[in-house]
Amino acid sequence: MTFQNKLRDVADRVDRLIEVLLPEDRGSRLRTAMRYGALGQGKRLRPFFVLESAGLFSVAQREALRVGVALECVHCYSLIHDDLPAMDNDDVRRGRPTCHRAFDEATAILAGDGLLTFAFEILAADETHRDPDVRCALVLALAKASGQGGMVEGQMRDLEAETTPVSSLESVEGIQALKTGALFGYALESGALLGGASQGERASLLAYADKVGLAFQIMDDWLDVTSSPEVLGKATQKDRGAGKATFIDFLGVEGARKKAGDLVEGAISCLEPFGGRAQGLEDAARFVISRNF
Ligand code: GRG
Repeated sequence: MTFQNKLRDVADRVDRLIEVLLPEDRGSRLRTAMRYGALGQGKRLRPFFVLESAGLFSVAQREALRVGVALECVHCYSLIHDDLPAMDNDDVRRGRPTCHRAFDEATAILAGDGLLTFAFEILAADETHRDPDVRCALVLALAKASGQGGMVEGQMRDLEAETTPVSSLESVEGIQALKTGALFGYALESGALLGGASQGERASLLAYADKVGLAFQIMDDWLDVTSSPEVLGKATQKDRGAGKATFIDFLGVEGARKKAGDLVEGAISCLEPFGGRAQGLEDAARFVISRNF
């Protein structure tokens, strides 16, 4: 199966599990908005990483998929909130109106809140893992990755950079490691937690995640200047207009692409301890720099 087909297969499984966990309830405006934010044309890359990481340790797919869906709920919440007028003020996401455009601002805020908290409900449930210590570790790691020591802090620094420009490439990397990289780190770490990985294995997966997360964000900046709204399903040329700190400012278009390529090669070398079992992660890393959406 090609990587694209594998990714689509994971996306279908993620959608099906969201349908089960968050079934349609036409009487609930909140549920309808949460489903709107969680379903749709997402790549589901983060659940893919969870499944591949967990697969290295022969974890049951149904357990890994629940963790992947929990992570995707956090990711979808972050997109809903990031699109709000107080943040990026975007009208289009995943090729259709953003949540606050389809509903209203207050509903979009609550839908994001609902998805964030639902993620922890999924992780804490017995079905996610038989061992409560593992469930607790999964909850703790996701709270750290998504909260004030992770993604939310990254978003804060990104917003601050609009008025206090960052002066170095290292500062941009620091912001993006939190804003985008922390959830990639969780994707790989959660597989290791589910599978009882050794310290060394866990460190290798986290090193891979750091590099892939950075490459992903560099390509996000690169696509913002080189792609179109029709292909990406969201507005382009936004970063510069909003005064955002981007990799393109410090590396240029060509330099950014080269750095992303180097990072991906470095990420792949972190997979050596896993041999051929890590082929899916190698393919995913290559996809990050070859994607056009
Ligand atoms: C609002 C707390 C809060 C955080 C927002 C992640 C984030 C922080 C904002 C998203 C804005 C953005 C465009 C970030 C760049 C990287 C990124 C996360 C892109 C979107 O991820 P994809 O490409 O999206 O995996 P899909 O739609 O495929 O799921």
